[in-house]
Amino acid sequence: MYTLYYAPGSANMLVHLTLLECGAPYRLERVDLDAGQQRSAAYLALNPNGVVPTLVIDGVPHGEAAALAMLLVERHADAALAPAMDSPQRADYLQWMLYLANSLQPLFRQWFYPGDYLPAAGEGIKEAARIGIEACWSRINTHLATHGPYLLGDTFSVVDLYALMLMRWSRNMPHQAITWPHIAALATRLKARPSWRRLCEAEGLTEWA
Ligand SMILES: N[C@@H](CCC(=O)N[C@@H](CS)C(=O)NCC(=O)O)C(=O)O
Repeated sequence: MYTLYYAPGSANMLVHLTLLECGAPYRLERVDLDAGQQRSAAYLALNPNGVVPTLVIDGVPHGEAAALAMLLVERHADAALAPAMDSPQRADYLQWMLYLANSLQPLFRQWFYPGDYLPAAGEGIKEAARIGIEACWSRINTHLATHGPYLLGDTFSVVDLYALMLMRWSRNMPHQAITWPHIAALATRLKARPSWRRLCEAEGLTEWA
């Protein structure tokens, strides 16, 4: 049994979707970000970075959404959410997971938390983040046009779950992800999966649901 510390619609979505797709047993613990619960001593003992998600595995808390999703995929290999170690698609899988984790997700952090490091430079940071995010969507859309319909071609994987979470995060931006046609087609496919409906119900998501 896993325990997922989450806030609705936050970076936990990737882990939550992966748990659902794996059919793994889990329970949810809500963290009230608006109340600052992520900075409480009790939560910092679980996740010293003061962010969600945290996943408790065999009684031990762990963080970082992408790492947690990749770990779950390994622990529940029967769900086939990533290419096997000896698959020719393995390199693409690692490349895309790291691209989303290193290039795209941090830009969203800057978009949503522009005052993290430079409180006075907020709008400039947001504009830089927007430009970077849109460049990533263009890159992904171009890839899907020739190598889709999923990020790993014909094979659905955890990479798509990660992309779906990030697509949803862009829904209130000037140029949201689903305005790129191949990304929109991928979103439609992924949102038709039972895991998406169950996630929306469990996290209470109503927008872009
Ligand atoms: N690199 C972390 C980032 C997690 C993160 O930024 N979570 C946000 C919500 S999406 C959070 O907890 N924000 C609360 C805060 O920073 O105070 C991960 O992927 O797990």
